[in-house]
Amino acid sequence: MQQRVRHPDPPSRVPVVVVGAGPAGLTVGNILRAAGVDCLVLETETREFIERRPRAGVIEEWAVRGLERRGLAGNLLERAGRHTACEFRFDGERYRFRYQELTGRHHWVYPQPLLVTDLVREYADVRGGRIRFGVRDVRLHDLDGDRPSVSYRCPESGEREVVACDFVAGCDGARGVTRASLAPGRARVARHDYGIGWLALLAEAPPSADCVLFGCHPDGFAGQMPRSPEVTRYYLQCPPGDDPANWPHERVWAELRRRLGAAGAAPPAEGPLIEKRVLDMHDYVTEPMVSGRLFLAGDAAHLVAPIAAKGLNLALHDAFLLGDALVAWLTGDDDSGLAGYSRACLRRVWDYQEFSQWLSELYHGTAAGDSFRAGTTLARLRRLFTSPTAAAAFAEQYLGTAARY
Ligand code: RFL
Repeated sequence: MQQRVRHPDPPSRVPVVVVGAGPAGLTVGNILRAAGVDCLVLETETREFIERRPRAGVIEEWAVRGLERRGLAGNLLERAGRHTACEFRFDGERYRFRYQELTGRHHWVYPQPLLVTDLVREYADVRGGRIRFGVRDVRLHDLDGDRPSVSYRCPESGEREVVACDFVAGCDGARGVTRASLAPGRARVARHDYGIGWLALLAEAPPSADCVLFGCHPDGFAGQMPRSPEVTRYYLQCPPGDDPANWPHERVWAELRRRLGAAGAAPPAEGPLIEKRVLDMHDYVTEPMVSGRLFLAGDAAHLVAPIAAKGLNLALHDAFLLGDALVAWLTGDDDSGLAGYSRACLRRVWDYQEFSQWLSELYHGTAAGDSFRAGTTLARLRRLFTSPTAAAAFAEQYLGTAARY
């Protein structure tokens, strides 16, 4: 394919083109650079934008250890909060679930923009990785041959650039283009819609408790996720497709106080709402996550509603497997990692999807307007605090610590 030079340093060929500079794409890029494999990361947004985009915060211990092993967790280990318990609130009472006491394991809380900032700096500034921000109209070509390519419109010149490669890593999230490039008929996309919306809020206010709170209330679910001493994420169950304008400041704080209210609990500390958007809770899984020379990773391959705070963790899991498998193929001619990639990712993906469905009933069942479902949901909630076996099973799934998936 004809290549046209329009950018100061556009490569004509690299072993791997990574589409998307989120946690998945940047982790793949970092693993490749650490092994001396050249690659190009293409991102539609600016660096400033991706370093500020608020999203996840809860990261599982195994994922942090995976980052640490690859030299990517320095700042995180210094600055992230360590969470050892969560608290359920139902029937007007507080029930603290001390998972570290039960399992010896914990969660890390580190806002996703900080993680992305660390990963971009390490990739581009420390490991010398190539990255193009602000690219437009990314297209994939010839994925079924052994010389695929990726083209995009250059943000400076408006001209189309073409980069030949051996592999494409599709890490462009839920709204990207790579999933649509899967050969028709070869991949299946399984979908699930919860029929529930969450108003996702970021408040400039300290958290009212030192841990994650889950309010399972007849008026709807409410959640509190501490992000930092100054910023707290809140969620409020709402109708899917609801307009955030229906949720003025006073209504938000009144609902949070009601749904998170419990005997002896401090009310949420009020503050300006710096993010307010409605998320419709839905999931999808693409199977297999591979088509020819295209390997999908993270939200590009599977979306898990933020109910169980698993999406970033799955994105990192995929990225570790894909980065290592690409290095093994490109430096050692070992194709076993790539051959088993999709299967290895999907086992954890489906396990987390199942947990998310289970948890959804726990969060939303009391507000379903069905007294039978409310009764079974309360029984499920109480069981976590009366049965050590049920508590152990919950802790394993909540922390992602199963010995095998
Ligand atoms: P990302 O982070 O969406 O990154 C994809 C990148 O690709 C770019 N892009 C393109 N680039 C090139 N060409 C194109 N055509 C492109 N189209 C898009 C995008 O600009 C972007 O930079 O996907 P990735 O890397 O797979 O990471 C997935 C995670 O971001 C996501 O799963 C989590 O944020 C989900 N999630 C949570 N996960 C957790 O594990 N723990 C949590 O506590 C948690 N909280 C959350 C969440 C997601 C949320 N939202 C907004 C849905 C809380 C919320 C509110």
